[in-house]
Amino acid sequence: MNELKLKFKEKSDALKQEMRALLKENGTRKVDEVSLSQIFGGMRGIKAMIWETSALDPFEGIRFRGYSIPQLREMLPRVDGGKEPLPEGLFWLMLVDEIPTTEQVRWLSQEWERRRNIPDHTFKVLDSLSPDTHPMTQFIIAINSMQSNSIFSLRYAEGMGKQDYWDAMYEDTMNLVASLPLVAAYIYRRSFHNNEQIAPAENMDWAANYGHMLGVSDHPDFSDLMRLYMTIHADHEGGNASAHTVHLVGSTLSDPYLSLAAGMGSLAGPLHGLANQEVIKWIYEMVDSLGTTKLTDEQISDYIHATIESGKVIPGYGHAVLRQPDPRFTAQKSFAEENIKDASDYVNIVWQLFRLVPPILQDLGKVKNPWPNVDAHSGAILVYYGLKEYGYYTVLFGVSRALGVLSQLCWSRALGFPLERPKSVTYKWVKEFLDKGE
Ligand code: HAX
Repeated sequence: MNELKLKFKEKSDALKQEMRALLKENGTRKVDEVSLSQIFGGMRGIKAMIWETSALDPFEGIRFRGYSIPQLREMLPRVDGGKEPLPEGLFWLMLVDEIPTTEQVRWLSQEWERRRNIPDHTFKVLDSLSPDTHPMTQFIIAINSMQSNSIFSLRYAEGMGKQDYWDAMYEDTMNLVASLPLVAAYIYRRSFHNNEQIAPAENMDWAANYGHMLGVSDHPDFSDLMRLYMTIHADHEGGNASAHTVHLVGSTLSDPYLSLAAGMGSLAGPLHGLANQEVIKWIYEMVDSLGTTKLTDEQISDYIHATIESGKVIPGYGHAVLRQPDPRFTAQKSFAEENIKDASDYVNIVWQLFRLVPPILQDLGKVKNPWPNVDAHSGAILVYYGLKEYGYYTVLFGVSRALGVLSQLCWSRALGFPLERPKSVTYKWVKEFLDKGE
């Protein structure tokens, strides 16, 4: 057994024992109360699941196994000459709770290269779709079609016992993560570049190879952008819609392919991951309507007000949990400050928006978080490096998100978490509950 798998087995066995003992002793203790506004209001803030790989603080933002994004940018291994962390390192950290060495991360890059394997029928299924099918729809269909590779599903059909779920989960997770960049790049090239495909490079790290297969930029900074992008979008604790969907579907013992594809359906919603396409689309529309990319503060403010007055949200702003600028936004801003500086009007507009949107949202008096989220910045940077087809942006997010949700899925099966099944009530039940004066 390889080092990563062995570490995962040892650590998850130990935690499973520890959790069982803790629950035996403390299982009846209350940690939370649920109000009617939470039941009606999208279950905000209800503590209702265990998620090991990351935790989200409203003011500080995300921490992956206790490490903030600035810490990870310093501490995770990089390639020689690279300026940004390798997402392989983040995956290792999320799976076994240890910052890996450069050698361990190199091994993981090679292991994913070795495991990359997409069934022929996946390409045939994709080729049967019209190239203008939304890239997220293609991505979901592709992942579902790859399910024929699932080891979990095969072994379950052969009678696998509970004690072996972790093993099959680990194998599927590694194979699926290994294969996603190739299938995702295939979708991009068929949708936007006449199906002229670019073969994967050999001996290249996972994120840079994805960038290579997209074929939009040879600039070394683009490889670094891909590494940073794939790292910061990977996980955002368990309650967000895509992570929660994967968790829920996985709890039925659906395999990682079906679980991830379901989660990608959540990510494809405009209030969640699709916001990254909506942001740049909205900026393009603003620029088109004003006929220039050099916008005054007044023009932008008027456009923000007009958007809100027409009953729409300002994409890239607000969050269900965060109450400060998203550190994933800040990390992208610092990347752009270092590498793009003043060279992009679109990046400048994003920075203008960062000054102008929050006070306007604050004045509405109802928006709980007026600050930018992860999706406010990514599009302008991608446009600068030549990836202009914004309909594709959520696929990039999805490839990264797989790292977090699938490593947690390994933990969920290793720890023996049960089928997720919360309780719903009817409105009649609520009124009767209130009538009883409880
Ligand atoms: N622009 C205008 N109005 C906004 C707003 C925004 N960016 N954000 C919130 N509001 C409004 C809500 O629509 C709501 O209005 P109503 O009461 O009239 O329905 C009110 O303010 C209260 O909402 P909230 O409690 O502050 O926010 P929620 O927790 O309900 O929703 C959202 C959080 C992220 C969905 C919300 O802020 C939003 O729609 N933002 C824009 C879309 C977006 O950027 N989504 C990406 C979020 C991050 C993510 O998941 N990335 O993948």
